[in-house]
Amino acid sequence: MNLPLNISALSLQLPPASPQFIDLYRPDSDAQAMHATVQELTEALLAPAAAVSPKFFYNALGSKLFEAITGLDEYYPTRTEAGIFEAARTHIAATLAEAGIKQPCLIDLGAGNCAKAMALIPHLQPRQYVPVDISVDFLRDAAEQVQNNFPALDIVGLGMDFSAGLALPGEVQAHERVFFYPGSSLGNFHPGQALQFLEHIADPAQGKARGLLLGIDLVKDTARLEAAYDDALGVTGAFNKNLLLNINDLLGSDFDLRQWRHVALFNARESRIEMHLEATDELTVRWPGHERSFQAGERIHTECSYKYTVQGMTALLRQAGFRHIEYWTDPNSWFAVFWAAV
Ligand code: AVI
Repeated sequence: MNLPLNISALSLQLPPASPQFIDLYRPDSDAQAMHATVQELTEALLAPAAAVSPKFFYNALGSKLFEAITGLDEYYPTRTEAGIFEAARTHIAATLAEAGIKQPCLIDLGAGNCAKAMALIPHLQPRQYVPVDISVDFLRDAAEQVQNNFPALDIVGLGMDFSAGLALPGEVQAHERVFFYPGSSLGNFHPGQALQFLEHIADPAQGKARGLLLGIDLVKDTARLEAAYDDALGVTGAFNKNLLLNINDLLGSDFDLRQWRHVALFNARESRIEMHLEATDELTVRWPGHERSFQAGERIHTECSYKYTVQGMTALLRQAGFRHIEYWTDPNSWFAVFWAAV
């Protein structure tokens, strides 16, 4: 018997193709967002003490340079965190199961190449995986890669700047949400912003999280910290200077990389690594409608990377509204992975 086949009705009933990709961050194609970016960068460069948000590191080249940093000998956080996850993943999965969390929606904040989540997915068995990153093209390729490895997984890739807010679209499953924020990226927020961000995740009306799996770098000796941000090969220096190339693209400015030096130092009072770009000569940078002069030795502050103690992070998570907190660390106590349940 031949049944009449209504193709459009049939296709409406099919599950959405995976990976889906939702791009909420297109500063170079959306005129309004572009205007906001130009304004933000102009204000940042014209401030008496120039300081640019570290989110401007992550254009396509910046994301590749960051990936290279994570493989450097000096940059211990990535491999130390990976070691903690490897040793503790069964325990982590059991902790989630004990909390009654089954087939979660795993929301991977700052997913990058999605490698960390790929190692966890077989253990946490999520129903949906939501990689979120500001670098949309990089994320698109990475999400495809995850799909190849886990063909049955529902994947919703989100291109968004979550440092400006974490309003997730309706495509993201609202129940059993587990936020995954590895890599010590929370350390790139100032503590007050970090608290706000954690409060948002923990708020049942907003982030709707069951819990948060967080990787955070710990306070340690200054030499080791500074070497991690000023490697012998100069990859971190290139990553820092690439921010000026990205600004040139976004703003039409004329930064000359040869006139800038990479500086990384540990500010013990604030418990943070600071990265700066320092002008080697007196110079003037110009962009449409503006210019800014720098004295030799004057700096642009490009990043803070806060280092926590276990006690400090536990207190911050509690203050944000998380109730049950566990953590795992490496034998040197260089890095910690926290599970914080709402
Ligand atoms: C992404 N973030 C956690 C890195 C960090 O260690 O603060 C960024 C970075 N900056 C220089 N090296 C790595």
